[in-house]
Amino acid sequence: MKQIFIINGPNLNRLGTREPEIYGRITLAEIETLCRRAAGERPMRFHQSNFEGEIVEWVHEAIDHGAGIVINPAGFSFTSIAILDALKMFSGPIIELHISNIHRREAIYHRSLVSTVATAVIAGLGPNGYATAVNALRDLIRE
Ligand code: DHK
Repeated sequence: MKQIFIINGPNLNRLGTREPEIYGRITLAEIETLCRRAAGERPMRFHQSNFEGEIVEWVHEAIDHGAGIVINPAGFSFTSIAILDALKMFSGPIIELHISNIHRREAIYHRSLVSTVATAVIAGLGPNGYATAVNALRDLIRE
């Protein structure tokens, strides 16, 4: 059974203490646990990096081995042509996930490049959005 990839961008390793009024106090490790519970029997890779190229390489691994991607590109959502180009090569479903509702925040967060290739976008459900995204991805893969 092909894996699902959960890929997280910069500063998400600081969840728990990072702007808790926006992101809550849950840690990335706790979010990983939420994802694994939602993934059930579906094998899952969970990654986080502050480096663009590392994220590109995980997308390349998903291209070769993955059934679907949940990606929170974080700040790279709005800037990274490299991650966008990598995602364009992925043939499976892609769910873009933001903990916060980026459309209710500063204008710099309103235009995600990743949204132009994502199958779906989830933003504003808080950390629980990850479990929602994994469940939705499992349904999309089943199709
Ligand atoms: C996380 C970030 O780091 C920001 O750069 C995004 C996203 C929002 C989130 O809500 O998960 O703008």
